[in-house]
Amino acid sequence: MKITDARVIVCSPGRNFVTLKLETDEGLHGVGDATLNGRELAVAAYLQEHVVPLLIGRDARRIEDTWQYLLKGSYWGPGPVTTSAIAAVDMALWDLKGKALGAPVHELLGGRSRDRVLVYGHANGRDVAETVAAAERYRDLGYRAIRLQSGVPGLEQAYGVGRGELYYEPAEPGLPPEHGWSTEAYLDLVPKLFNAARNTLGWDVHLLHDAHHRLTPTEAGWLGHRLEDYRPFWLEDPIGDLLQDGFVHLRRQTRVPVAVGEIFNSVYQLHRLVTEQLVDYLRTTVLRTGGITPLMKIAHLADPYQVRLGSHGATDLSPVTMAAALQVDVAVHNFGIQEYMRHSDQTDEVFPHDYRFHGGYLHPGDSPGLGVDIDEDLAAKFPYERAYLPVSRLADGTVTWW
Ligand code: KDG
Ligand code: MG
Repeated sequence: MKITDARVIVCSPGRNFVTLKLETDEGLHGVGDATLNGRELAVAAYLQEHVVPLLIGRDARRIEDTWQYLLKGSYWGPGPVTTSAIAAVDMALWDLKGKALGAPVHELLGGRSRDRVLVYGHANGRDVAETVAAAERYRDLGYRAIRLQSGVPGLEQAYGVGRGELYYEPAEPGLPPEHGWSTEAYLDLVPKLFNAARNTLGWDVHLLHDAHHRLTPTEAGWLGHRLEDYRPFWLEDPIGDLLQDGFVHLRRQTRVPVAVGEIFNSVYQLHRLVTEQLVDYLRTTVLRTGGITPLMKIAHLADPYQVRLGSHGATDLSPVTMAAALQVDVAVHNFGIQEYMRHSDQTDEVFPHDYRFHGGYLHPGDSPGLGVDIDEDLAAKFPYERAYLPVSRLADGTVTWW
C-alpha cells in the first residue's frame, strides 16, 4: 500500500485545526491531527515543506519504521512542532492500517481492556457558587468526574473559566490577551471551592483541578495538603512539569494524586517521573507525544510503576486526536481517565466521528481505523484565523505562566 497523496488541511470551524490526510494506491485514506494551539502554521509548514515530500511513494504499512525515520531522520530530536507533525503521520498510518485490515485500531493494540472510557468534563464559573452550579449540571448529564475551575477574587480572568456552558475555548482571535495573576488569591480560593463542591455534590463523583503550572513546589505542597481531605481525583500540573526535581519536593509534602505532562513531547521528559513514582497520571496524549506508536510505549513503561494514562483532551486537540486517544484508552491496561472538553457543533460537523458520550463514559465505536474523518468541502468554508493563548502577568507586571 503506497502513499500517493498527502494534504495538509488548515481550517477554523470555531477554532483552528491542522489535519493531515493521506491517500493510497489502494483507494484508502487516513487522517491525523497536527494542531499546536497558537502556533498552528509552524506545524502546517513543517508538514508541507519537510514531511510531505518524504511520504509520497512510502509503504503505508510501515508505521514504526516511518516514525523512526521522521524523528531520527530530522536529527534535531523531539520538540512540540516536530512531534505534532509526526503524530499526524502516525495517526493517519494507524487509521489506514485499521481500514486495510477491516479492524478498529484498538483491536490492533491488543484489543479492549475495558468496555468504555471514563471521562471528566469541565465545570467552571466566575465564582465558587457558579462553578458548583455548573458541576451540578455536569453531574445531571451523567458525568462521574468533573474538573472544577473558578474565577479568582480580584482577577478579571482566570485559566479554565471560559465562554459557553459546556464549551471552553482559551485561544482568542488576534494578538494575545493579557491576564493578571495572584498566587495568594488563588491559594485562598481553591480549598473553599472543593469544600463547597463536596458539600453540594457529595462523594459519589470524582473532582479534579488544574493548577496549570503556576505554583512553586512549596505552594503546590501547601495546596495539595489542603485538598487531600476532599479526595480529589488529581491535582494537575501543580508545578512547571519540565522541572522534574520539583516533584520530589512535592511528594514529600502532600499525598494528593498528581497528573502531569500535557506539554511533554517525548518519553525523556517523563521517564524519571514514572520510574521514581513521582506522579500518578500522565497527561501526554497521542498528538503531543508523536502519535499512537510512542504513546503505547509510554503506557507500557508506566504500567509496572502503577502510573496511569489521563490523556489531555482540550478543545484544541481535534476530534481526530480524541478518536485516536480513545483507541489507546480502551486498549491499554493502565488507563485512568480521559479529559473530554466537548467541541463545538461546527467542529463536530467538519470531523464526523464514531465516538459517543453516554452515562459518564465515551464509547469509541467499532468501525475500521480510528473512526473519524474530515469533510474537506466543509472545512474549506472555515479559513484559518490568527489566534493566541493568553499571557499572564503578576500585579507588578512580571510575566508568568498562564
Ligand atoms: O492549548 C492549551 C490547552 O490545551 C490547555 O490550556 C488545556 O490545560 C489544559 C487542560 O488541562 O485541558
Ligand atoms: Mg491542563
